[in-house]
This record gives sequence, structure tokens and C-alpha cells, in this order.
Amino acid sequence: MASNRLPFTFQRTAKGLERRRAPGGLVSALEPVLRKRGGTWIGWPGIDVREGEQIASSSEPYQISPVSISETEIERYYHGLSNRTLWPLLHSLTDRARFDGADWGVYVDVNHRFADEAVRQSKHAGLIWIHDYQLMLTPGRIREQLPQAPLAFFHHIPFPPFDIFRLLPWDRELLRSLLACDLIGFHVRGYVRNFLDCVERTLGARVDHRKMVVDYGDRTTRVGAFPIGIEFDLFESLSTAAPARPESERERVVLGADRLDYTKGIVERMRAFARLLELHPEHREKVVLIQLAVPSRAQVAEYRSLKREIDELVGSINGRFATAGWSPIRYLYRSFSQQRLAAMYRDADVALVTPLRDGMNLVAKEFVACQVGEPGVLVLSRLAGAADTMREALLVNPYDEDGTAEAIHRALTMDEGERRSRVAALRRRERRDDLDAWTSSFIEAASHSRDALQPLSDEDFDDWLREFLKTYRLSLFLDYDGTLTPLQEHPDKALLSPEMRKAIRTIANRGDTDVAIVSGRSLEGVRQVVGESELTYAGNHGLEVAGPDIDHFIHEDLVHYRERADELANSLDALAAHGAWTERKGPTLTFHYRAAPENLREGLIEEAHQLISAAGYLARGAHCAVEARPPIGWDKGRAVLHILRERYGPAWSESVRVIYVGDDQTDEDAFRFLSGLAETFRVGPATTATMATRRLPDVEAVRALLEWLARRRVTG
Ligand code: ADQ
Repeated sequence: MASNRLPFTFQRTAKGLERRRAPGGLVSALEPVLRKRGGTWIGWPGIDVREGEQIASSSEPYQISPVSISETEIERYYHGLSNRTLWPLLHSLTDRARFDGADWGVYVDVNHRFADEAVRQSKHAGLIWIHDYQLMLTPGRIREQLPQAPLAFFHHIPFPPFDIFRLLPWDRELLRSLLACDLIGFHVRGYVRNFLDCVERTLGARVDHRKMVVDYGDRTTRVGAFPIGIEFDLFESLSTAAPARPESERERVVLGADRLDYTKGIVERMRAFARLLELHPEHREKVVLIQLAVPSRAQVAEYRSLKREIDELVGSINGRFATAGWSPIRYLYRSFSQQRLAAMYRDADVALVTPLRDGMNLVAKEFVACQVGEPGVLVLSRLAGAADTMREALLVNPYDEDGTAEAIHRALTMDEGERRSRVAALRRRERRDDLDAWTSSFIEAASHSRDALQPLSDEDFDDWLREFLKTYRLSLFLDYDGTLTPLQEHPDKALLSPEMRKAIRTIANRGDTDVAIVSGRSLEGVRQVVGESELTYAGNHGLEVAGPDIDHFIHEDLVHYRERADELANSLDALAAHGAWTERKGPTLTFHYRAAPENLREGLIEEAHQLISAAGYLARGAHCAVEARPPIGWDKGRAVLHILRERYGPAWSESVRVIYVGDDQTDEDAFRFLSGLAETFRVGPATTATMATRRLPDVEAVRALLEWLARRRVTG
């Protein structure tokens, strides 16, 4: 399991390392899970651990694996991107979100470090389970290294609607990484819905909203709502065991308990309480609001100014209403033990849990578990995930001061019968859906979430392309190796299947569609292997083009490279032992190492790169190959533009629709050039980044697409 923090955090003091429990709901929730089940907890220990410093203790029945993060990294990764960007944005508090590219860079680095540590620790793991918004990029990196490992993510905070999530400049990267998981869990259905909407609209993933399954490229991910619970029995027994409240303290208590965070609505809550005292003066001198606040994120400026704001507000409300023997608000800015908390929950008449937004909120649940004596009343924000299930609470809108004040009044005056029945229903549910139930259901779902990819159907293509194609002429661009045929050890073995050939032929014969094959092979090579005379061909990644209505094109700088290519090929032949070989393509060449043994590959790649650069070529990695390309600023994107202009004139975009299907890095040049101008499809593994609008899992899916294009009907 990996989360930003370990369950405890260290501080360096004069006496040496001081260990404390880490604050917040995530640790409250996950510590018991590992305590019961064992495992390895990967996380940040709160300090930069120095050589020789021992941080694990023998008291934990699980392993600890610290990830070290320097102070400057914490500033950008944690205080920066996590807490100044993702935290407010995912809570839909967009005004507070700051976007800083330097923060993002460090977030990437640190997430990769967590991933690499998880990979190291994963040998015997039944499940790799990543937690929360600080580590959203971790799954993608793990998946690149462990294509088969069971991998799951739980998101502890809200997931906002598409219109908010897309404000994030790095939305695609985060979504793509999450889709590397087998299972992604959220607290409630609303967040699931938002997430599905985001991957569908941002990445063009295929989503089954009813089954809550996402197909993206070659992967399937299950998404689900798993409302977290608490250790109900623990809180119940702590509150039963706690000493009774002294008779002298007879004032009625309204209780708030939160990390000091602007999402928790502490300011709004205090104002609502003051409003109660205005609207219903009968509560004066009889009721107090006890607000507990755990210090949190004090390094972030917003949190420091929130603290000042609350201090001042408490002063002003107390100043306004206090009498000789009574102050309305008692504000305690510190952490309490679970025993003390349980006693305070039990003795409160009303719990005020009024966040402006909250993933779930455990305080509401802990309060309910502690109602072992006189039943209290829970006033709960509709905007907390907890409100989804805790329907028997008095639900309020925390932005509505008067409404909240009236709800507090109603809670304070509610008769015992109603209080008892509400609390009983709430307790029954929380006892049943406790932390154990949550853990089991999540782990159970994670172990069953190896869904098979749904084959692409006509419905998918209808959705994606029908409107786009409508009455237009279609110009279809297809890469060859890896797109129309599976990648083979030797290019000679990569031949079109009869079905694929038939589909291409039918499309080309329709009269309203032109087909071009754009390949890294030489022009002659690709023309021969496809062998359909009426198509357009672009060879050498577009450096040579020929086809109907197009003058034979050879990039003018190529002549300078013919001889050099021969020399380079000869020197690469020296590496040709162990099955590596050089494909000569006229002015360019490709060095293939697919047949070379794994342990020699790294050395071969490095040498090939050196020889290629020394000859004045650009070396570019491809599928088990290194390409040598002349550095003349021409790529598949330029070639596509050349073909479109030659065939349809400069205003081509007014008369034709373009579809491009490709599977490798060189096709990305075309995807980039065509973005917004075409529908583009990237074939293959979903973990690679792409500029394409959609993904196809494999060559079979390309065939399905071509067959759909072959028989599509033109509608008016
Ligand atoms: P948090 O935002 O930290 O958690 P929450 O779920 O309410 O919020 O948990 C707070 C925890 O802090 C509770 O366990 C509570 O007992 C404890 N606490 C509160 N006041 C305290 C005090 N003064 N001293 C000591 N402890 C105190 C995030 C999400 C939530 C989600 C959880 C779990 O923001 O929405 O419910 O993770 O997924």
C-alpha cells in the first residue's frame, strides 16, 4: 500500500527523532487495515531520513518502507501541486487553485519515486493499492514496469465534474495514469459518474456507464463506489469506557471537530452559530460551540491566513455575545487522543459537521458510533460524501447561514423519541458498513476486476464517426507495421491478412474515400508489401510520396543522404552479431534488435545511437528498433499535409474529412499536426502518452474500424 504519508510522522528535536501519529482521515482509516491484514506501507515519514536513522519500530505488525523526499521537493510536490492545486480543484473550490509547471515537474518525479518503490516491494504482493490525490501519477508508472500486477487506487476526496477537472493543465496525464489500474474506488456514486464523464470526454475512452467499466486502448478498468466506514466497535467501546462528564458541566454542547482546513467550513459554521444566537436568543448562556481543530498544512499560506481568520472570528463572536459566566465558542486548536475525542462525541448534544465539500467525512461517523447514552443529533452538510448514506442526519447547505442556524435550533429542541430513532438508524448502518466491511469489499472487487476488453462494435464507431463523416469525402491515412499487421520479428513476415486486405480494397473502391499508407519502410518496400495499385503511398516516414493525382515527391535534401546511409549501414553491420540487422531503405535505415538476446540489447541500442548520431542522422527509438532519420525537419505530419494539399488543394479542410490510424512514436507527429483537424487513432498499449483523439487496442480493432468504414452508409 502506498500513500503520501506513513501512519506516523517524525520531527527532529533536540532529543532526537520524535514520532507522532499523522493527522487526518486517511491515516485513521488505513492504519487499522494494515494492522489487521499485514503488508507493506510505502510513504513519506515527514522528514528527510538521514543515513543510519531508524524509523520503523517493532510495534507495527506490518512493514514500513519510507520514501525520502527532500524539503525543496515537499514544497512543490506536497504544499504546491498536491495542496495548492489538486486539493482545492478537486473540492470544486476553483478560485483557490494555483497552477505552476515547476510544481508539476516535481510531482511527476516524486510520484515516479513512489512507483519505483512499489515495484521494488511488489514481489509477493497480492495487490498494489495506491491512495489518494497526492499519488495519482503513481499507477501509470507502476504499470509500465509491471504489465500484469493487480493494481488498484482509492481516491479519498471528491472527484469534481468535467467542467472543473478540465481546468487542470495536466488532466490527461492524471486520468491516463489512473486507467492503468484494474480498479479505481471513490466514496460515492456522484464521484464515479464525474470520473467516467472525464475519461470519456477528455481521453475519448469507451465507457459503460451502467457497468462502470472503462476500456482504454488495451486495458479495462473497473470503477466503483466504496463508501468508507470507521472502526465502529472501537469508538463505541471507547465512549462506553470514558469517564462520565462532571455534573457541574451542565451546559449544552454543539461540537465541531476537523483538521483546520477551508474545505471544512469552520468559518461558515461559526457564523451560523452566531446567527442561531441572534434568531433564537433563548439558547444564550445555555449552549456552547466547542470547536476542535487539528493543526494541518501550516506551511501553506492559505492555511495560516485561515487560522488567523478563525482566531479573529472567535474573538469577535465571543466579544459580542459573552456574559459574565458564559462564552459561546470554545475553540481548541490542537490534537486529541481517540479516547478524549470519543468522550466529547458522546457528551455532545449536537455534532455540527458542515464542510463546504468533503470526500466522505469520518467525524460524522465517529460521532454516531459514540452515541451510547443520551442520543445526540447530527447536523450534516449535504456537500459531504457522508450525506449520501447518512440520510437520517439533519442535512444542511453550509453556505446557507440562516438554514444552518435553524437546523441547529431544530437539533437542540428535538424530542428524545425522534433523536433516538434517527441515531438508531444511523448507528445500525455504520456498524454494518464499518471499516472491515469497506476493506473486504474493495479487496474483493480488486481481485475480481480482471474484465475482458469489450470488442469494439458498430455502435462505438457510429458514436465516434458517423456525425463527423456525414456527407464528406474521406481521406484515410494508415500506418502499416503494427497498425495493419501485428509487429513481427522480421518485416518480411508482416503480411496483410486476407480480411484486412479485403476491407482496404472495399474502402478504396467506394469512390468517396481515398486511402494512403504512411510507413517507415521505403516507398518501394511498402508499395510492394501492400500491393494495391490505386492507393497513395508515403515511404521513409513521408520523405517519399507517390500515388494517383500526386506528382512523385522526394524530399529535396534526401540526395545528400544516399551515400551516407550506405556508409552508416556498413558500420551498423558490424553490430550484426546475435541476430541484430540493418534494414536499408535508400537514404534512411532502421537497425532492428528484436532477435537479439535481452541482455545484449542495451549495449546494442547505445552503440547504434552513437553510430547514427556520428553519421549526422537523428536516432529515434521504435518498436525493438532504432531508426536513422535525416535531420531535415520532415515527418509523417508534413507528409500528410503535403498529400492533402496536392490532392484536394489548399482549402482541403472544407471538402474532406481526415482519419489517421497509427501505432508508434513517428505517428505522433501526424497526430500533433492533425489535432483538431482529424479523428486520430493510436493503436496499442494504453500506458504510452498520445496526442491521438482515441485509442484502439490492437490490429483486430483496426480491422473492425476498416470494415465499418467499408460498409458505412452516407447519410444526408
Ligand atoms: P480528512 O479531510 O482528514 O480526510 P475526516 O474524514 O473528517 O477528514 O477525518 C478527520 C479525522 O481527524 C477523523 O478521524 C477525526 O477523528 C480526526 N480528528 C478530528 N479532530 C481531531 C482532533 N482535534 N484531534 C485528533 N483527531 C481529530 C480525508 C477526506 C475525507 C475522508 C477521509 C477518509 O478529506 O473526506 O472521509 O480522508 O477517506
